[in-house]
Amino acid sequence: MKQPWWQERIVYQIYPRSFQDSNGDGIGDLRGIINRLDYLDALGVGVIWLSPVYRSPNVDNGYDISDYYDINPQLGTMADMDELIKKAAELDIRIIMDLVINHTSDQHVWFQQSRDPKSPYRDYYIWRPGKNGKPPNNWTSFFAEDCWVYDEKSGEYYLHLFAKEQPDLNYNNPKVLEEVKNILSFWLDKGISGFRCDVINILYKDSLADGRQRLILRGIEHYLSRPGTHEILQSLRRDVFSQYDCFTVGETVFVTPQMGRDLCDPEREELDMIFSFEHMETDQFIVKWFKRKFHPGRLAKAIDRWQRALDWNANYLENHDQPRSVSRFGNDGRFWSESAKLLATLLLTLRGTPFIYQGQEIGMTNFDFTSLGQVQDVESHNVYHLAKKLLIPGWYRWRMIQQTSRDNARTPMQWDGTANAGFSTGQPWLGVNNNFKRINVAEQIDRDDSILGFYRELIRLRASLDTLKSGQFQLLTAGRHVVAYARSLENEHLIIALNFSTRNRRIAYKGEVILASSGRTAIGDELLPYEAVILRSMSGRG
Ligand code: ISL
Ligand code: CA
Repeated sequence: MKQPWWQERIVYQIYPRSFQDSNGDGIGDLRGIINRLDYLDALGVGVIWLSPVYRSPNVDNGYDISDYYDINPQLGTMADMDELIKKAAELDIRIIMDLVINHTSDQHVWFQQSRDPKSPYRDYYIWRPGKNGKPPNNWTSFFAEDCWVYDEKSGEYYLHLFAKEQPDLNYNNPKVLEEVKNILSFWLDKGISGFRCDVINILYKDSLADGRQRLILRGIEHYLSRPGTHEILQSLRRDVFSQYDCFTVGETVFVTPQMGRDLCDPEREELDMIFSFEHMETDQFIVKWFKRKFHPGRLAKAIDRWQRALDWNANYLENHDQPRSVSRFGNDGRFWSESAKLLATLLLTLRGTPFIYQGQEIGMTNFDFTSLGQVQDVESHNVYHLAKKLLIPGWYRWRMIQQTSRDNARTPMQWDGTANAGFSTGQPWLGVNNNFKRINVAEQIDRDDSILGFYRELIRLRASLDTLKSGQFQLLTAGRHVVAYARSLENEHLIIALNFSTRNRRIAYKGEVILASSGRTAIGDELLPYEAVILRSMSGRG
């Protein structure tokens, strides 16, 4: 069966501020992306996901939008955007945009207007009077703050589930959904091919009653995957998405397999795929700020649950909110290259659409900052201060930030060994990792045995093997050191075996070596440290 294009292509996520600066102001921009299209084409990228490029005061780096119909001047102009879409299309690269519609910026004219209780925009947001001098309910935000702000002018509070500069929209007001539909059509008419939908499963707030007592996100039961959200998604699909050749991937926080099935069920016509979080939570206790030792088997089991839950999934190991995978699930010291290739193999051999985050393809690592002053992310600052209030000692607070801060993924792309890693001729908005002389594109691009060369090869292999593109997934082993699974299509069975340890490990699988991350063509019965292999099994399931 022919798969839709969005199941056959590789998606590459660009965080525009950190990708490539073209004018020396230290901020990555659209022209910079245009200049790097050939690089993405050579890598085998078929779709680019652009993190937000709309006008924004950048409290949350573009996830706080002040004008959905305009480009952030720091990133370029509408003409640049049109040119990017056109030049990408010439290379058969499609573009999807980030759709942030749970909230806007507090600088958006809707919100500015809505501060006036008599304005027709009042009802675009969620305004409520307080209760006995206290906020309207006991909810807490995603960014470690209270989630109500009192407005002197009107004597009421507004709701924000993220930063206080990101007020939540009110989806009980049908006008809001109409506005969203117009925004979608505007961009789709420009030639983009879909959207990554930010926190899309929490749009609709059922009630504003107090939340049950819990450690984090008090109130979540009133807005997580409520029927109203499903109705909104169906309406967007019916009235807008179905009129275009496009796809949607939902970023769905705290999603369960059952919720995921509902969101992606082709019969219900809501989303095409989602980002689930369970596999990214296997190295933490309750919240991401408290890390526990990484266990490959636990990661594999979480992945397996989601491979089985959905017919088609969005697969990722990194994005702009997560630490770097090689520092987290691999070994960014002695086995840096080996473990980055192993993670590449994992990402590109699962069933589903693979999403590569910028820099992942060269094994970029977590930042090497030494103090909070070097960190920009609003979430990191909020959490650091909350932890201080909770009397968590300074050294531990800094460790929390080091291991988990979203800025780990946001340091500038390392293009070459020249000043600022070739990212910018000016002072970059966020520090470049000092390892850029060793870890950069120029150093890897002509070497087939580099991490980048290996990504290229895996992407080519995936395109040429139907079993990798569309075969069924079956978990075989989820051990402390070795993870293995099969992909099967008709009579072909591929076995993927991954050694997540620093020692040789025995494996029981035999077959023709299609690709080994070490470059070996025969493996005997042992995998080398952090080696990954793809075997064609001679005897059924190995
Ligand atoms: O950072 C997180 C996961 O490690 C989450 O708490 C994150 O805030 C959540 O996944 C929602 O993320 C999305 O919406 C936010 C924005 O800050 C993130 O960058 C975006 O990916 C608000 O728009
Ligand atoms: Ca710039």
